[in-house]
Amino acid sequence: MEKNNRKQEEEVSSAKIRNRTIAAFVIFILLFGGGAFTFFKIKNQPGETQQTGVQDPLRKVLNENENVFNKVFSSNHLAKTYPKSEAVKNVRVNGDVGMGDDFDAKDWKLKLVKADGDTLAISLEDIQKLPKTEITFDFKCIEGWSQVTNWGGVKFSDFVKAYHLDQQSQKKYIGLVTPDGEYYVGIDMPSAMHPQTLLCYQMNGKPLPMDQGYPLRLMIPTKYGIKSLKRIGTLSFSNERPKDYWYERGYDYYSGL
Ligand SMILES: Nc1nc2c(c(=O)[nH]1)N[C@H]1C(S)=C(S)[C@@H](COP(=O)(O)O)O[C@H]1N2
Ligand SMILES: [Mo]
Repeated sequence: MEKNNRKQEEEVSSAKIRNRTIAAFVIFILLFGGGAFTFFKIKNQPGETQQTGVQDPLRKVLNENENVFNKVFSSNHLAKTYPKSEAVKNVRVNGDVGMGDDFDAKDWKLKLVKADGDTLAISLEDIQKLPKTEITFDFKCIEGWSQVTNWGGVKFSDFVKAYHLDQQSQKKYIGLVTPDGEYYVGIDMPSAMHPQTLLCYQMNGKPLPMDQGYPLRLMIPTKYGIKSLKRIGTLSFSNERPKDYWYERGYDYYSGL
């Protein structure tokens, strides 16, 4: 009796195993097919209108992430700062788009576009007369390296005050472009007005080296290095997102830390 039972059990279980194997195989095929279908569906979606090389469904996810991050990390949070003595002396140079040799530093002036047809040209000397702020922080590049570095300049918010840009600062974005137009970034206004965001003309207490953005660069510690545009030519304000070099190449527009 007992023996019979066991035999039956064994038969049942081997039939069960066979059925389960078939079921598992069918499920595998369905899941694999579904995955492949989704992959090719996304791959064949047109890129978004702005040609960032990111397919629309993926861009939707990125934009959603942005919204979440913008809410969680309000632009009031401060980047960690370090004692000046911890700043490295050999500061890495990275990125040379818009940094061509044909730049005439002597004739440089910051082009401040206050409105259409209302542009102010501001000299480095004038910018250096404004209240100076220094910051030592861990500068982070999206390529995966970081360096504690020291920078000096005027807070963007102090610059706004000094040049009475109250109206302009009601806009949603600032746009920065190199003199040759080759490199450009857009910064949301809350991040531009953040107390650690500098129009920067010094590194380690000395004028910026040429390849680090002389005479004036942006330094925005709450974002990845791609946003800290070197060699500012033009500064403007807008409610539409200004074009952004790395956004066009698929990176997050805000690139916040
Ligand atoms: N004009 C200009 N600014 C730029 C870049 C660039 O290619 N051109 N590269 C960005 C990137 S990716 C980084 S990490 C930092 C590097 O600044 P550094 O050369 O002072 O280290 O500059 C940013 N600003
Ligand atoms: Mo970078």
